[in-house]
Amino acid sequence: MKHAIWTLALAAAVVVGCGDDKKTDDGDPITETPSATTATTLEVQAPWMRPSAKNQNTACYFLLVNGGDEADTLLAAASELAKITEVHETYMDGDLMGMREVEAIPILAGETVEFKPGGKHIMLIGTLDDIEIGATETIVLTFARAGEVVVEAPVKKPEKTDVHMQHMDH
Ligand SMILES: [Cu+2]
Repeated sequence: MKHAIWTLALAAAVVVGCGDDKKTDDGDPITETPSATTATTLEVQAPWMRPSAKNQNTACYFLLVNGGDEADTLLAAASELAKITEVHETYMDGDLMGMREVEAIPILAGETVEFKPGGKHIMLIGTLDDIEIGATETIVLTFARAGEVVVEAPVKKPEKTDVHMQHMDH
């Protein structure tokens, strides 16, 4: 038994060794992308939040910009603004628009994921107080790699083209 374990350990060491042994096929120079400045740089850009009265629902939007060379994943959202804070996506079921909670949103290396009205959003359900235009409100996003990121979102009116959470009355 002891011998078998030792053999497995040796096999693992050999596999790791092979993986590290990077060779170029034809001797062409490899252009290395600079890694020191780009590693794990996940940014939350252009955040904003809808105004809301107390005990209503509202939403927060932003861009998740992954300027790093590794994928990251949005795992959760939290705030002290509402009873429930969730990561939501909007979907179409025939002519009906609905929204639902999503477990995880991947942001691939170099990719930007947009949270916007009618799309992905952070859902604040049951606001504990008024959320007023001109205020700045805080939510916390949790990423698999970047960890907790505090987002300061100015409260402002949505654009006119925005249909999210409004009733379609015709
Ligand atoms: Cu929602």
